[in-house]
Amino acid sequence: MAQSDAESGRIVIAVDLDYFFAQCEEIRNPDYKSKPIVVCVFSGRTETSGAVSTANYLARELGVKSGIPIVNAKRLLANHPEAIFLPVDHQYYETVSERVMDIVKSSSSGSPFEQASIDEAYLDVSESSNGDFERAARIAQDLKTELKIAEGLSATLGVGPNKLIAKMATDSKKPDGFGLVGAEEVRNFLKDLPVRKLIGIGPRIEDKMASLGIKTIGDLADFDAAVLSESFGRHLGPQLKKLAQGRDDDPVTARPIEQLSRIVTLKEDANTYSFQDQMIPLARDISQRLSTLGFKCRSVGIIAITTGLKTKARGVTLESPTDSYDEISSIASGLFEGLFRSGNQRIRRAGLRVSGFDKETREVGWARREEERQETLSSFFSPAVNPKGSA
Ligand code: DCP
Ligand code: CA
Ligand code: CA
Repeated sequence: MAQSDAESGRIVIAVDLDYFFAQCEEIRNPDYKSKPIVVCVFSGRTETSGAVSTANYLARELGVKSGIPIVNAKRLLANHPEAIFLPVDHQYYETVSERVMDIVKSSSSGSPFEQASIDEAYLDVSESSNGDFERAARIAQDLKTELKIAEGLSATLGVGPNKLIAKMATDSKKPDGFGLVGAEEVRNFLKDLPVRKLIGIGPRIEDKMASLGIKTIGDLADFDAAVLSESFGRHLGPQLKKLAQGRDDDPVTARPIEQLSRIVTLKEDANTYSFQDQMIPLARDISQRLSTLGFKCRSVGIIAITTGLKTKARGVTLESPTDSYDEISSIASGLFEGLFRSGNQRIRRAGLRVSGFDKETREVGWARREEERQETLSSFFSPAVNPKGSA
């Protein structure tokens, strides 16, 4: 049997940036702060087809939320001509996120750090707080202040005996808040919350819970284990009960960075390498990021997304690793020229990617974001030349 959280004495801080994409838009354009802002994923089929990515709190108060169709958001804001609809600019949010994560990571010297998403991270401060929740609270409050001063961003932070409780403490205090749930307070904190507030419970599980008469997290925590296993399966049943009791032994684990990439939408679709000027900032950014991380890469690649939304990728593996802007740009130029020579392509988006970081530097380890990026750029990169030692 695993130790209880009170016995293990762990203390975890969760950080989640408020209305992240929309807040990024506000810091880039402070005039937006007084207006409803809706960040949209336009699908491109018609002018308003697509879904809302996120919205600032002014827009949320009027009913706009993540995932609703853009047309619905327009309807909700019909009487608000000052409302602003913007397309997602993932590249920009990524660079803000990277700076934020650097701050979070260095806020508690040497504490285990894990980036959980573009705007979310955990710190295990068990040691640096000496097992004292008050000290952990001060570390968290200082971090919150630092994010405000350094980046102008508001975040909500939570402190708890594990990741689950720290995250739920955060959720309960959004936006611009701070929540602390001590090991002894977990039961009281959870017991009257509706089950859907438990991380991991979606609408389907919620419905099934309702049919069993389970309404609150407390109901679930006390529910007959055998019936739960029967209804949800041998694995999920006990897991749900354990979460409802506020128990979570998932460690805060650093993840190594496997690759860095940058991509942009071209000013005009291209069938030759006519967009070199648009690749310059990408190469600069990657080179700078490599040197900040103390990384050198062995593989340099390009990504091209055609007007038909096909992803093409090419890459080379280098004899000696580099972080040099000149080298990365000239390799990228060669790869793009080769791509256009190899056939008739019409490119809408183009990007650069580097990988194959030196082993010892790679272990610095911290980011899930690279994986997420990879998802969005799925099925990309096939080292074309000498794949020796490539990632
Ligand atoms: N996101 C998205 N589509 C969703 C949910 C989120 O595109 N259905 C994007 C936009 C968000 C970002 O991910 O800004 C982070 O997601 P969060 O769930 O943390 O939501 P926000 O940061 O926008 O708001 P909150 O203040 O509630 O954390
Ligand atoms: Ca958020
Ligand atoms: Ca989040």
